[in-house]
Amino acid sequence: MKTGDICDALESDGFVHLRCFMPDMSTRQVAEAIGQITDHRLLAGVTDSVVQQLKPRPKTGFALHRYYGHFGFEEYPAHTDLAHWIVPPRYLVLRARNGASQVATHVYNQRGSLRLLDTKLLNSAIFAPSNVHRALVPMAMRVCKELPFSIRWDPLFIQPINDSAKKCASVVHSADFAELRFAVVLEEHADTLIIDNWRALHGRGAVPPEATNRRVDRIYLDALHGYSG
Ligand SMILES: O=C(O)CCC(=O)C(=O)O
Ligand SMILES: [Fe+2]
Repeated sequence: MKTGDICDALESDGFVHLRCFMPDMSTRQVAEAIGQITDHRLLAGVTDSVVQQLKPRPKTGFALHRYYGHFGFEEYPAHTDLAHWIVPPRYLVLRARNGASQVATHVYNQRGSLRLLDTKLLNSAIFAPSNVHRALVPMAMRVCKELPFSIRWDPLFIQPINDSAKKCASVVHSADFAELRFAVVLEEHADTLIIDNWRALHGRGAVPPEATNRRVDRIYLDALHGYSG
């Protein structure tokens, strides 16, 4: 698939699944080939590489600022990565290093979300980071007003602070919203999923004991080469 086709798929669906994509290249090289890397390390205060390795871990009870701390091997609910940033990274690339046929990544695509989330409510929905020790920093659910549709959502790290946001949150928690989900399985080495983090929400299915050796690389992109949508 060429970069133009990747951009078209992202524009219409909010995600694209590329099987065995550039298998001889590293995830960093793939990211450089398709777009501009977000260096989340400075902003997030983490010291690891720009390519993170996602590894299923048991629930800890202490790493509560991380998804695995809360959910362990259970399903991760629909969310935007880094939803509590003023501007969350635009794209995330997930790429199988050691794939697992038993584990799905869930994508809640924009077409369905558009159907369920009322635009007027969405436009007036305000959230704030959940950390109560910090000052209230209100931020719109719409990440980018220039795009016809963009949302942020996270059940743990941001909280609704007005009625519109509470109504939108209840839609995202509803059974109808759960039905939107599309399962993508990163099974073989280099199977790749690119998600527009502003246009689609994502999550992860539960990890059964036989799939705890699943390893997925993650890297964020600010832009895709040759695309300004
Ligand atoms: O492992 C996956 O497929 C996605 C995990 C995820 O969404 C996350 O860790 O934020
Ligand atoms: Fe995520």
